[in-house]
Amino acid sequence: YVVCAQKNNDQYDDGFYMRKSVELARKGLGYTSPNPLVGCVIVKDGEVVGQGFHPKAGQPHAEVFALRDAGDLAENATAYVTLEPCNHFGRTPPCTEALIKAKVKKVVVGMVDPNPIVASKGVDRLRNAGIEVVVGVEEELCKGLNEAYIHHMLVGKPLLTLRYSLSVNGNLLDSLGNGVTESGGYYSRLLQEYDAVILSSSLFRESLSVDLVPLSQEPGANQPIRIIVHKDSGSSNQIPLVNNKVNDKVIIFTDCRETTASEEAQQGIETVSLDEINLDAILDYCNRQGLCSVLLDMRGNCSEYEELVKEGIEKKYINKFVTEILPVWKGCTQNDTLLQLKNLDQGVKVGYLRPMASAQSVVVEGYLNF
Ligand code: AOF
Ligand code: ZN
Repeated sequence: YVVCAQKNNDQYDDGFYMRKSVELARKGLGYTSPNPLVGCVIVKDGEVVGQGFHPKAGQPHAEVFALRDAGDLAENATAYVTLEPCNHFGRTPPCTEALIKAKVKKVVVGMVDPNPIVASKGVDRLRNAGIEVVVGVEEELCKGLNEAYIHHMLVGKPLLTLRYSLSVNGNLLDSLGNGVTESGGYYSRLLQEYDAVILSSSLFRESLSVDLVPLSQEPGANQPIRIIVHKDSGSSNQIPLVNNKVNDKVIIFTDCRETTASEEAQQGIETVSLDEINLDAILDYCNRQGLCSVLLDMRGNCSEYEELVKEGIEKKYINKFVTEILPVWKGCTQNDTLLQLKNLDQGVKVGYLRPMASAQSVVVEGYLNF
């Protein structure tokens, strides 16, 4: 019995320390792209002796920080890492070698790295060096940390999330309506996670002073690149002059033949001319820029995006939402809803869904990932 109890205890501990590693990983939120969020704790005799997380692409990996923190205590200890340790020389040397050199006894891994350069080779290397390796502890939680990273690695395109508001009747709303504000700051937080956000030009203008100020006031907090689309309307062939007060990067996609590039350069605004504007072309461009995630915000006057969405994202997803998801949502409390939505096989994922706080009529805000 004692042996059994000990085992159960170990089992519990593995989950416990992995969740701690996940918490640590989140400290890098918004800063690591195109690299993943990774956290690591080193545990010896039931005590955490080292902690680390990956702070930014180009900087050392989570394991390295945790090992430095643990020093000599890493010997014979167990390392918990949310992502399989790497076995390659990238911008930084392989973490497998660091773990081996530090003589850890055991490594507990949240998930295998979908990066084809790593993809289980890290685990193999550790095992070949005589280290016990356990894989898949709190796997879903670890995967949840890096949705965009995983998607980008597996699909080879940025993760695209469509963000929209619907009335309960299922009408796509152009705006949030009078006096409707967001609660919870979910969107603001989301903005920090995404590499880029496609905005309607009205929202874009508004965002210069309001929307894109991150909740976190930490210096250097991630601001997504703002993307706006300017379609040649025939009447005015001129790209609107954008007053980029906040000095963040902006990309304007346009099909205008003539562009007014002169002042834009100084303002961090990049103008990309496309023969034909469609979502695929925009995503291709983002991909070539190394962006892993793009949020398409349908709020504001989104008339210029309706076509984009119709072309690039099949309209049926919106219909599916109205006919299948919304009725489920209406009958539930919020927490129920998320659970039930997960069980619906939509071919799409609803990342978040909730009524807007002060809306007189209920507005549903949804996120679809593609
Ligand atoms: C990270 N942080 O903590 C771990 C990563 O160019 P590099 O050297 O930073 O390598 C990036 C790759 O390393 C990344 O795509 C992933 O496969 C692997 N593991 N990456 O950024 C970490 N453990
Ligand atoms: Zn590494």
